[in-house]
Amino acid sequence: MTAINEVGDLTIEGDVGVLTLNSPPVNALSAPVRTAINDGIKAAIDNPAVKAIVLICDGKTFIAGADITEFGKAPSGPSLFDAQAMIENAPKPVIAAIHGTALGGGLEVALTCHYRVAVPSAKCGLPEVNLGLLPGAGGTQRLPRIVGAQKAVEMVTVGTHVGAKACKEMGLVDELVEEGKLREGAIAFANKIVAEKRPLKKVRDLNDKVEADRGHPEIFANFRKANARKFRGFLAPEYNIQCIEAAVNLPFDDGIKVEQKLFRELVTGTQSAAQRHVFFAERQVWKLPDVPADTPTIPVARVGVIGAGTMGGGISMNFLNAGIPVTIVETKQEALDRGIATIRKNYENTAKKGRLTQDDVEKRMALLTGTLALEDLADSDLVIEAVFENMEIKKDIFGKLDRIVKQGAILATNTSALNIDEIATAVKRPEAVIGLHFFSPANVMRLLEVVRADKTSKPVIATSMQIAKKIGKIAALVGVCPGFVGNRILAQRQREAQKLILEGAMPWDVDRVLYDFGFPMGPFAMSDLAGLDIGWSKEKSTGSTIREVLCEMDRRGQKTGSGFYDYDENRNAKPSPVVEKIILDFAAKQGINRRTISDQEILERCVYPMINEGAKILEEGKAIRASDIDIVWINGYGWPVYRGGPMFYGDTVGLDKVLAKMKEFQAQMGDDFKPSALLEKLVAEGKKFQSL
Ligand code: TC6
Repeated sequence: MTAINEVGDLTIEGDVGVLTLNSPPVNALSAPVRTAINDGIKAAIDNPAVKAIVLICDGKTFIAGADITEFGKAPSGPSLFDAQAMIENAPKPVIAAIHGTALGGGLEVALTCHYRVAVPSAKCGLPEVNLGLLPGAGGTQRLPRIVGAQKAVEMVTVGTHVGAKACKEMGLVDELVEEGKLREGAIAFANKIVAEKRPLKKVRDLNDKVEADRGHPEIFANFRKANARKFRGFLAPEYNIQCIEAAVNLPFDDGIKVEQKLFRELVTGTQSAAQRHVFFAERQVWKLPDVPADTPTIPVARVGVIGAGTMGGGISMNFLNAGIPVTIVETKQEALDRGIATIRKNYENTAKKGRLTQDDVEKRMALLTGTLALEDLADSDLVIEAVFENMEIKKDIFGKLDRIVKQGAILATNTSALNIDEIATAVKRPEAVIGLHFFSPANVMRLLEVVRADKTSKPVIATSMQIAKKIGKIAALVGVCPGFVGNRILAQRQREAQKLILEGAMPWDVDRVLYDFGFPMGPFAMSDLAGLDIGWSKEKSTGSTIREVLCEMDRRGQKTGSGFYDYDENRNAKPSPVVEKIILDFAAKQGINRRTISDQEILERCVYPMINEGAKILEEGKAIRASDIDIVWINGYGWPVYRGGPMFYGDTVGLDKVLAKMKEFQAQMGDDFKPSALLEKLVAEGKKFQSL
């Protein structure tokens, strides 16, 4: 064995040189890995005993891509192109031996090899699009030469990881080898190539597929049209499509030039920076400074859910999906039956769409037990209360749970508004109490705010994070404060949106600006969707807000055909003259001189106070990191991924600009805009949230 460098070694096995890379955790193409490939292949070429070369990786995966942490830094070592050229131009066959995932630059390296073998569990993909990038190492030019334009655009714009068997069918993988025997299989394959004197197949020279697609621009036009909604706002999918078009229409080297140019634009742009930030933020969010990874956890074999309403039902489905039995408690048989029937109906609907089999439905339903007796939760390991938002009721339930549920269990509340420290006073074991704030629909939304109360124990926190992962959520650990992290920040935007429509904008103006910013919908469209009458009652209505007046008029949102907007039978929204008049009357009554409000002001008024509130949350230690706040807003409130979350967006705009605007607004409109001390401090020190 010859060590090439600290991450690569070359072993000669008969006629075959085996170049092994070992750079944990994922063999990303850092400078040492590129050096190992470049120098290792060269050493194998120079060694007369070697007739074929196998490129293989140690650890859990083949090369999983470029080293994302290197983007934006000065390049060092051989470029990826150099290393790829060394492989592709080798006078001896080079075989990529793939296990785990060959992703991004990893697959692009494999595509410069003359052959590829893989174990059945391996996956290949070009997921750069999810980092706001495109496969800039020849991937967009080589992939369509194997799989054709249609499959290539799908793969590069979605970033799917394709299983080895499907790769074999597409020709991306030449041979599957036995699971667990990759090295032996690859060597045997290499010997076969040599024995059969097979050619040094270069993907770049394969032209059949791209020539067949040439003169068919409809492939791309149709694809763009079909995915317009999904790609809205994102640059990378369009750039990826343009590269595949170049592959179809231009000679290889010219196509590479297009790929290079577009890659450079993306990699230096703010969208990719935001998406890379999100990639790392999603991984950081699980790391808790004072709850180490080895904190003991509580086995959760059975879950109790109190309340079979929309929230309780949705919460239960998460656990049923993960194969964990759930006991759901209601106070009345009718409500229990209705709740259980809704869960079944949801599953049946999924089955109708072909995403579950009837067998899956029955398996899930068999894990669900309904009861009217809280006592039936005695042996639950985790109980989640999801009843009406009322402190007295919740404390009463927790008092009872304290007497009923076995010691060591977690007692969680799904409250989105109430003080969990106060709820915890109802039990003799406050260390067992935690908030698990699911977002509606709870079986769909990815976000879970795990709310740590004053006395919550570390094992309870660690278990909550672990169970969140198990049920497929992304969890952010937050502290107790009004609205926790997500809704506390939302309140800022809501307040400004309401003020703006009195001062001069219309709901559809505010919504349009936020939609164009990248949210799936604006605050008023959102209210209409959720129902304006949440928390409203005819008896208590004072008619003192626009929303109350709308409810009194039975304009309660989409479900009644009107709210802030008028809706047609297909639920298409139209600006409403009735609402316009109500707003003008309200403004007149309050003596407000309406003025023209620019789109820029709408955006700054809605978004900057959110950033400022995020800073206050950090100051108070209610979130661990700025990036955790970003995760909350991306996964719970539809913040556009390509803007990286509110805190990252603040950094992108420049915190000095945000601060200056907040001060300007404060001078004009008062202390709703009072800058947080942290924001002031960061600006004074020339720092960003990311530097915290
Ligand atoms: C590209 O290739 C562009 C090419 C153009 C030409 C230049 N770089 O996800 P996990 C870290 S773009 C650096 O928890 P899993 C990750 O941060 C790239 N670091 O593990 C984490 O670190 P921590 C295209 C990386 O088993 C650790 O590895 N490739 C990279 O659940 C473990 O990661 C991709 O987009 C990287 N490329 O999943 C693939 N990848 O422990 C991105 C991971 O300090 N990666 N890390 O927190 C993945 O999708 C997954 O990591 C996985 C493994 C499926 C490879």
